[in-house]
Amino acid sequence: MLPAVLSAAEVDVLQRATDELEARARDFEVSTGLRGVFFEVQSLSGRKGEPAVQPGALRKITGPSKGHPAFADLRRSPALLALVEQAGLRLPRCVVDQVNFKHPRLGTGFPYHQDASFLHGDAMHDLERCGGLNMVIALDAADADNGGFRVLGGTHRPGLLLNQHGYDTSTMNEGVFDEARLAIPALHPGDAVFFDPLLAHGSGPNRSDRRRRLLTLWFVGGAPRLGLPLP
Ligand SMILES: O=C(O)CCC(=O)C(=O)O
Repeated sequence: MLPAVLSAAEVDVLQRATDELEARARDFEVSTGLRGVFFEVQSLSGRKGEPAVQPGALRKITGPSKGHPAFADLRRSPALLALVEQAGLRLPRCVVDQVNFKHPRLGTGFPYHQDASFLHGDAMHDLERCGGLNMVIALDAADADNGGFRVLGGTHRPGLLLNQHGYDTSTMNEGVFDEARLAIPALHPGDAVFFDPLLAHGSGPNRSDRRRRLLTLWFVGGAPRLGLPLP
C-alpha cells in the first residue's frame, strides 16, 4: 500500500471527471457502450446483464480514458509510471483503466478473482514475457464497511487459476482461493494498493451511507512493439 499517490488536487480532478462520465450515463437502464467507454450498470443482485437497480446507477466504467482527458492523463502520468518502474516493472504501459463504483447501500461486491485471467492478445503476451503490476487508487475513503478493496495474501504463488470467466458476480466466489490471509486496507482518497496481477482480490458490498469509488490501472512491462501505436 502506498499512501497519497495522488494529491488532493489530483483526486479532485478525477472525482469531477468521474461525475462527468457518470452524468452521461444518467438514463442508462442497461449496460451500454458509448464511444469506446463501457458503462456497466449496478443491478439489484450485482449480476451482469440484469437491469440497473435505478436509472444511471453504475457498477463500473471500463476505459474512462477514452471518454475524459483526466483519465487519459492519469494513464500516461510520468509520476505514476515512475512509481510502477520503482516497484520493479521495466518499461510499463497501461493496458486497462477502470472506475468501480459502490453506491451507498446499493453497491454489491466484486467476487474474488485474478486480473491476469482477463488479459489477452499483446497485453497477455507482454505480461508473460515482461511481468505486470496492477494498482487500485481510492477516490473516496474506503474500508470494510463501504466495500473496501480486499486482497487474499499469498494467492499469487500457485499461479493462474483457469476458467475464471463467467462466475456469478452476485457472489464472492467463496472457496475458490485461499482466504486465510485476507486483508482490507483502509484507504484515504489518493492512496493506492499495488499488487501482482495473479493476486486474488475483490471487495464486499457497501453497507454504509458513504459512496466508494476506486480506480484500477493494469500495467504490463516491455517497450511497445515497433510500428504499433501506443495504446
Ligand atoms: O472495486 C473493487 O473493489 C474491486 C475491483 C476489482 O477487483 C477489479 O476491478 O478487478
